[in-house]
Amino acid sequence: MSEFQLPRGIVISGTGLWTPPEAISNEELVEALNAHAEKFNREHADAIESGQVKAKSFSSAEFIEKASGIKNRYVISKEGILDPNRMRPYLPERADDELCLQAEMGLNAAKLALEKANKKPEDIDAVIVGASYMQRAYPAIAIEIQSALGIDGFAFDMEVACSSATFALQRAVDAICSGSAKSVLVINPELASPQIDFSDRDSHFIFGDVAVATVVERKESCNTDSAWEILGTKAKTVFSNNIRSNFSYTARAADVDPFGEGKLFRQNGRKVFKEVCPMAAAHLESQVQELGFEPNEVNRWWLHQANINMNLLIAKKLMGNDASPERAPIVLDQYANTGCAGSIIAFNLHNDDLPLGSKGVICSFGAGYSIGSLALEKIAV
Ligand code: CO8
Repeated sequence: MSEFQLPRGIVISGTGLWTPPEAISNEELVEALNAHAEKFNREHADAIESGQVKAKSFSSAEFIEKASGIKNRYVISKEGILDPNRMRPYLPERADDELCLQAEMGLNAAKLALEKANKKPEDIDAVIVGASYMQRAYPAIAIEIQSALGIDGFAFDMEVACSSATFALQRAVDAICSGSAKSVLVINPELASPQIDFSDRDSHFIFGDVAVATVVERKESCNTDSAWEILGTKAKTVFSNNIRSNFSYTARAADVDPFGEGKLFRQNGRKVFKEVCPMAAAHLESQVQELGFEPNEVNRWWLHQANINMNLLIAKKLMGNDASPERAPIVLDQYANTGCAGSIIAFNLHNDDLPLGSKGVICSFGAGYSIGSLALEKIAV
C-alpha cells in the first residue's frame, strides 16, 4: 500500500472532457454482433455440427443494460465496428509527421482543461499521459502532446489500466510536493475500441472511447475562483488474472498471432465484481477515516465507471441508505466503461454545483487489480 500524507495547498484547478463524435446504442451493437454470429454459424454449420468449431452466441440489448447499466458508448469511428464483416473500428494509419490519433484525442481534452483552469501552456512544466493502452511505445504520446502545446519541461506515459488516471494524478501530486514540477497536466486519452473483440458477446458492449485531462498545481498559482484541494491520495495494487490483455510486442518472437485467441481484452466479470467491490469499499472507507472524517461526510463520490451494479453496491457499503445517484453519479450509462477516464468524466460533469467546503472522492478500480483514489475539498482561491 502506498499512502501519502500531503502538505496542504495542492489543487485540481480544472478538468477537460473530450467526447468522440460518434455514438453506438446497445441496439446497434447487438444488431451487428447478431448478424455476424448468424453469418459465422451459417458458414461453419458443418464444423459446428461435428463439434470442431464453437457456434457464436447471440447478444441482447436487454441483457447489456440489466447486467451493466450501459445504454450507449462513444467511439472514434463506428462504421467498421458495426460492419458484420469487419467487427473492428477502421482507424487509418497516420504518417510520422502527423499527430497520432491518441495524441489528438488527448490534446483536445488538454485544451479544455487548460481553458477551465485559466492556464496557458507556458504555465505548465510537466505532462503525464496515463491510459490503459498506448498507441505506440515511443516517442511517448505525452511528449507528442507536450510538443503540440509548446510546453517546456518533461513528459512521460504510464499504464495502470483503469487506474492510469488516479495513479497519474498521484504522480502529479508527488512531483509538485517534491518540487520537480510546479503545474502538471495529466491527460487520459482512452482509445479502447481497437482492443475489443466486437464479435464476443461477453465483452463487446463494455467499452467506449474518450479523453479527459486535469490540471494540478499549487493554490498560489491557481487563477480560478475556487478549486478542489487534494487532501490525500491512496493507491493499491493486488495481482489478479481476472482481467487480462495479452496483446504484446513479443508475439512476433513467440510465433503467435498478436490479435489471436485470448489476446484482446478479456475478463472473468463475475469474479471481478465479487472481489473488487469489497476491496474498493474498504480502501475508500479507510482513506477518508485516515483523513479524519467518515464516508457519510463525503458529499460526492466520483467512482470508477465499469458497472452500475458495482457502483450501487459500493455506494451502499459506504453510505448505507443515504446512497443516491446525486452523491455517486453515474456516467457509464452514456459513456460505457472508459477505462481510467470514467471517474474523471463523473468529476468533470458533476462537481461545479457543489458549494465551498464540500468533500469528494475520485476513485478508480480495475485491472491489475488496481485501486487509486484522491480525497478532495472545494476551497475558495
Ligand atoms: N447478451 C446476452 N447474454 C449474455 C451476454 C450478452 N451480451 N453476455 C453474456 N451473456 C450471458 C452469459 O453467457 C451467461 O450465460 P450462461 O449463464 O448461460 O453462462 C449469462 O449471460 C450471465 O453472464 P455473466 O455471468 O458474465 O453476467 P454478469 O451478470 O456477471 O454480467 C458483466 C457481466 C457485465 C461483465 C459483469 O460481471 C461486470 O461488469 N463485472 C465487473 C467487471 C469489471 O468491472 N471489469 C472491469 C474491467 S475494465 C478494466 O479493469 C480496465 C481494463 C482497461 C481496458 C480498456 C480498454 C479495452
